[in-house]
Amino acid sequence: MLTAEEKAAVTGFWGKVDVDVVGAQALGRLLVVYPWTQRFFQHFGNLSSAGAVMNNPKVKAHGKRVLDAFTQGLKHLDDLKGAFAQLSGLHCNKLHVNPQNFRLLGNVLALVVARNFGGQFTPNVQALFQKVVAGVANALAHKYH
Ligand code: HNI
Repeated sequence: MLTAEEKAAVTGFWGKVDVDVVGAQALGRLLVVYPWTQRFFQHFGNLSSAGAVMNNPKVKAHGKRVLDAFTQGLKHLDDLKGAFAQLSGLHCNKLHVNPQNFRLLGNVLALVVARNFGGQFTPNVQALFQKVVAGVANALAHKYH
């Protein structure tokens, strides 16, 4: 999917990203901008307004968890399907998350990263990052049947 040089550019950039902050913001914004995604997180408590969502500690913690898994996946750019096979099965069989939502999260993630790390998120890295989030979304959708 990516050359060795491209992989180094993406992972080098990602190493500078504060995964806790970006994860919390990305999941929060997903829930605010695409409110139907809230149905998966009813048990997280107060999601009644944008402020409530963005400050909800469970949203923050889960955003970090999601991005930690994403970060792990970046170590396996040549085998994203293998790296995300188990999580794909879980999201399909147990969580029943529509895989379209992985693409939405990928888009929100790119926006949040651009906002927080604009200067370093150069057009070259942005283009590579788009490929990576698309690859991760594909891998997560792979076990759906
Ligand atoms: Ni997702 C749980 C990773 C996108 C809904 N998700 C997880 C867990 C990981 C994870 C890791 C914890 C698994 C476990 O319990 O062992 N999720 C990821 C990744 C992405 C992603 C890497 C995309 C990059 N998940 C999404 C999306 C939605 C989603 C887009 C819905 C809109 N995930 C869930 C739900 C849970 C979950 C719901 C269970 C949460 C809970 O704690 O009840």
